[in-house]
Amino acid sequence: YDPMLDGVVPYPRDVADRYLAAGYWGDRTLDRLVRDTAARRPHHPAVIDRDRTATYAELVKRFDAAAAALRARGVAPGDRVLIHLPNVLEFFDAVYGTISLGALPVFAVHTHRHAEMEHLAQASGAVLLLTSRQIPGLDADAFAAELAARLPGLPLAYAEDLCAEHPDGAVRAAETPAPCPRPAHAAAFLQLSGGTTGRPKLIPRTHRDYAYSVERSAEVCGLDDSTVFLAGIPLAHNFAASSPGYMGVLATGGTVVAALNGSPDLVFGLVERHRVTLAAAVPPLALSWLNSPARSRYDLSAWKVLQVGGAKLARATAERIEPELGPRLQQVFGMAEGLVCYTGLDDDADTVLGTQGRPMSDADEVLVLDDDGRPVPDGSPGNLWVRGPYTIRGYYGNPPANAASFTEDGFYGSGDIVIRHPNGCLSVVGRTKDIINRGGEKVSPDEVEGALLRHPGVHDASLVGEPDEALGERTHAYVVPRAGAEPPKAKALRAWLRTSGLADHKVPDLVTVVDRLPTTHVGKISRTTLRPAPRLPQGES
Ligand code: J2J
Repeated sequence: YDPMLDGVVPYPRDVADRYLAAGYWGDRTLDRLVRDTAARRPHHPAVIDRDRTATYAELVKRFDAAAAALRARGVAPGDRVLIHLPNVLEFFDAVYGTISLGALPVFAVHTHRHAEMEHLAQASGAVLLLTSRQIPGLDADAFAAELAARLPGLPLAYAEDLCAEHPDGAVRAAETPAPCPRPAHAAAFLQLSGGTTGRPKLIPRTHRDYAYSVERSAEVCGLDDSTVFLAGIPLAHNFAASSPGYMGVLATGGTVVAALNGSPDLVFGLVERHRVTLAAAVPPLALSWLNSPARSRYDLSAWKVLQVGGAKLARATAERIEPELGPRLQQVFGMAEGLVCYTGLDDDADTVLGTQGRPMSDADEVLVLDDDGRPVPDGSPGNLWVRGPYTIRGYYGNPPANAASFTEDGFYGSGDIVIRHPNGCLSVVGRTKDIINRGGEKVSPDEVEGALLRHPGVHDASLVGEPDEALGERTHAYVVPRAGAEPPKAKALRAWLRTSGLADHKVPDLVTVVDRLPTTHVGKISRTTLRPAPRLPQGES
């Protein structure tokens, strides 16, 4: 086995051989999945972005043009490229152009700002940042200038320019890279983890493990040539990429509709105009679609399935989806580290409304254990541990994080507390990890507290999650002013955090200035005392 990249923890050879022999893993790279579809149905629309449509043949030409342009900029196989794009056609150029070249996309989200970029650039060793002029609410030139000042060693390019630089990239044989020069067992990209301590960790996924995840998802979700998929969330998120996401759709022959944001009017308009059959959302977005009076103005009749995942969906919301919006509900419980669970389209109502689904692969080894590593019976809550053909064996270049989250025999502890039902479905009932799940956006208290503590008027700070009707959880910062300094005002502090380069969704929803931090807040549900890593039972490996 050759991981081809320092810092990637390989699957043990005997395990890899088993997954290969059993057919879970193949030899196709992620760009190959799309190229094969393009060979089969070149003239079918692959991606629709506002008034632009790229057929499969056109999309592949764009990848090759983008790859040629990236190569001309010095990007080489194995290099990491930070991808910072919203849901637009150029997102696909950037991602698949990078992959086709054998370089690795690092999936920043377009809402990330310079604080996140600095961390990601450093943690990944990226050689280039690919951003966009189409990021809503961002002055691209100002952002570029800010980054140039802070990260002088990281060149920046606009994805909009890639195809224009090499419009005939696919035609000029000398300039055309062969499809991905890296083998299917190599790492294909780095995804971001929800993060338990501070900054997001990087998740290396190989072509073959991700291809399996994507193709198995497409099968479980019943995708076919006629699927029209819309993601209301950023395509950069693992959910929208792979469960089954745009990669599943492009591997199957359907169409991806790029929505620049999840606003009801935009989404309903696209559903009507392009006859969208499948959409993916996080719970607060699904709720905003349900509660929007706009829905009665659109023809949503083509819409068959709404997938909801990323955070716990309240049963009361789940119950309204089919009767009020039309599509059937599919709950999705997944993680960028691997494991993905789906409720079935034909499951009974209690399963669809009340669980987060069952592991999608018969090779997923799921354990529900107590804090001492003993299995708990079905119906009782326990810690979720998982191992399988599309769950990673370690974070990228991060031995301390690996020691905390992986057992020696390769089980990943997700930090979720789940109940397994007798039918194999899981319900997520809590967590042990130190994050706040703000409607699917994972916020690390450590990271936000760190940002608050850099304010000159702040002596101490604590970020907690509290229940919120729409978000599931909102973030609340308690701030102790520095002695002798002017006590910071909540509004000013939030504005200051924004300008300090933190993504908008990490700016606390509420800020309260207090004299001292109470040891326990009412509603302090995100912070748990650090527990010893649960041990695995003997003989489980
Ligand atoms: C409760 N908690 C959930 C759910 C994720 C598909 C879908 C989602 C993600 C994702 C993903 C949840 N109910 N339905 O990658 O492929 C929480 C859990 C989990 C963490 C992972 C996919 N769905 N969660 O959300 O890496 O705590 O992936 O461990 O962003 O989100 O977050 P992330």
